[in-house]
Amino acid sequence: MQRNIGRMFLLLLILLSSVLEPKLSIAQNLSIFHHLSTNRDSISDIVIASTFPHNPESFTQGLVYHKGYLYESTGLNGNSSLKKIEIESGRVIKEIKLGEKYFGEGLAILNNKIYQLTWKNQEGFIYDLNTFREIRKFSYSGEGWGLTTDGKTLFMSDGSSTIFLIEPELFKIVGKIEVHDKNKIPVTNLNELEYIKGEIWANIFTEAIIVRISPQTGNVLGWIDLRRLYKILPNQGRRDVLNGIAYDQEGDRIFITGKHWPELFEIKIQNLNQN
Ligand SMILES: [Ca+2]
Repeated sequence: MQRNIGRMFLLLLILLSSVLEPKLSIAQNLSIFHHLSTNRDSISDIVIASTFPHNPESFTQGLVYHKGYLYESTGLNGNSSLKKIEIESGRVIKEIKLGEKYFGEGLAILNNKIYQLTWKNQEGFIYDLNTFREIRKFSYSGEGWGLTTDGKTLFMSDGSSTIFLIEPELFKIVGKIEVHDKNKIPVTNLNELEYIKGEIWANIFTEAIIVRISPQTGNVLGWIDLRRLYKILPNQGRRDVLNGIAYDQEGDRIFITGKHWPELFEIKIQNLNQN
């Protein structure tokens, strides 16, 4: 009898664990595009408006547009930097290198200051926008991935489905956005960020896709398919994953590139629907 009760208890445990097992996050599925089409999610296509040169040595981790120029944060220890770049030529106007121990990550410009994250160092930098002089460092726990701003608050990703709201003066977390699709499945691997027309856009690590997020609710507003870019990237060379969204608000231009990509694209979004 005791043995039977033991078996029943074990069976109950197995049943319970299968019910309580968390659902796979979207980004862990084999094909995000298969998942989205099954789910009948809204996926927008793109057209390429312009193509510009991009230094294939740059392991792009953060990309921002500001007053006619692109600002880029690059990663890898020993190769991390902050650059100001002329868009048309790809020419570097200004550059500083990070110390060997740092792995550069997300980048945002706010109040004439540049904020740059590092990946696992748990230290970030604030620079003067014009001179690139380091004003001070700041610290945070966990990993630093993407960074953007709505002009008041900083938004920071760490590779999970959470975006942290950061008060910029003290770099203090003041809120969180939990990003999920319409079925409440978390969307993980949120990487480079850009605040565009009241939405947060994030490219998903290792995927050729951007997710559009409501900053108020964390709801997914739609998806943008960027696979077209891989089809026109040169095959030769060591191109890595897509990473980098920048937005020119005045010109309503969206720029996309990737790690070690030889090109930077200006894209237009078609059928910007909402889920
Ligand atoms: Ca960005």
